[in-house]
Amino acid sequence: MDRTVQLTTRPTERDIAYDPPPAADTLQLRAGRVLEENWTGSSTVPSRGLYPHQWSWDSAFIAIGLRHRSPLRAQTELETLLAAQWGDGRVPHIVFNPSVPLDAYFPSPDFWRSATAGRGAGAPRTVQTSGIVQPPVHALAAWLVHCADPWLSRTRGFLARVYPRLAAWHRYLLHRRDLGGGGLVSVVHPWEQGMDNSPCWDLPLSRITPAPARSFRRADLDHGAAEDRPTDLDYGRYVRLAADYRDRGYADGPGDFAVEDPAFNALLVASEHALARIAHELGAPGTARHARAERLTHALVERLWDPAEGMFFCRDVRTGEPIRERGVSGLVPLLLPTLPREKVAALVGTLTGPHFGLGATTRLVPSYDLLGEAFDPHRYWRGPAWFNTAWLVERGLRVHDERALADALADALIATAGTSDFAEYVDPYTGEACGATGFSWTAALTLDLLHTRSHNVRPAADRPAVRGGDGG
Ligand code: 9WN
Repeated sequence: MDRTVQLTTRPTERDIAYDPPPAADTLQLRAGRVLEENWTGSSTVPSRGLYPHQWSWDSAFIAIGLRHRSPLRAQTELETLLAAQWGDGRVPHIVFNPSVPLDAYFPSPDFWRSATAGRGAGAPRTVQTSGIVQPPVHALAAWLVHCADPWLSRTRGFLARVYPRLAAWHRYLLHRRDLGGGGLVSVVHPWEQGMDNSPCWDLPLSRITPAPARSFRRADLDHGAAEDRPTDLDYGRYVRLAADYRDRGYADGPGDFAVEDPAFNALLVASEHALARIAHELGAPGTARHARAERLTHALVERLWDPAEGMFFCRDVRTGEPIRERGVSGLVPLLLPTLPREKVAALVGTLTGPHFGLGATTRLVPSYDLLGEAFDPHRYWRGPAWFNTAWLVERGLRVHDERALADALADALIATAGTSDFAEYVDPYTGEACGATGFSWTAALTLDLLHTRSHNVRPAADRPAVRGGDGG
């Protein structure tokens, strides 16, 4: 337990009355230790070796788990990230730690050159960051962190301080990134969507001329097996896209790669609903935000839903065509609280059917179609299961009262996190650990689900407003 927090907060029910069974307690302690070891003093690294800086959506997931252990640290995690926000509202996907050697991670600050190349877009001068973004899980995280200890949150003015930044972040996405003109946000790099090497990117990426392999040195191969990581060819394309964006001064507009992704947009909807609740808590009406979330939900269904396949597909903005690859991203809109019933039923059918096999052949949700040509149970985002996407699908199932499936998925996530030593990702069939171990969001989301499971229901404050009231 964090000493600072003991001094600054009142004891809560969580501190004094929660007496979990011994097995859960052991796992809880182990998960807490991972977060402790990865804490830098103001934020948490995803993994000490592979990812030694602060990552945007990692920090949101980390805060969601950390709130059960130290609400103060969870608030600090989000505040540290938001302090690196750019003037145009973007929240960068990496905030670099200046004490980490440049060669520890590639692309390093001297590649992104945020303070100079990003000057026109308002990049901060005092901290170095990347220039691309990651999925907007932050407002959802901020709301959940607030709900974990409203007294501490109000005392510190947490929501009042983060609200304007979160609102500017959403404004950036909605106004600068609607590259398809249909009301949805586009990502301009696979790293922005967070599922970097998904086969969903293969087609739009194939148009990109890779940067020559000799022009950069990959640091990821120092830590991970080459056969589990993206190929050199794909890496060359990632580098080219990022360098071109940088060389345009990080200005948004028509570029070579633009994709409307279902998970990215669904997370924006969930976060808009959360921002509405935050506004309400601060004494302002949240109605306009709920309405905006509804418009986004409508656009998502209109543009990305495929009735024949019973799931959402990405859309290649350059060609206007759907990308007909089944990625886990196409199941994440289960999170949408007002998704029509028949679409929920179809998504559940796809999740438990032969392409994802949940509850039949797989333990956790695979990142990509088990029957797809590009499926590989070990290669980055081309088949293995990640804990954050399992958590999102679990949450979506719970939103739509699919309790039995949600419980089974939560239990599988908790068990697999424990046996894999909080792996970065796992083989979806066997649960075998892949990538880094001691991975922060795996530990954090395990803590979150241990909490949910021990309380048997998700607290009312944690439920979407349209179904469960405004919370708080
Ligand atoms: C690039 C930190 C990040 C995650 C991403 C994951 C991986 C980075 C990389 O690690 O991406 O951002 O170097 O591969 O794909 O989702 O946020 O954990």
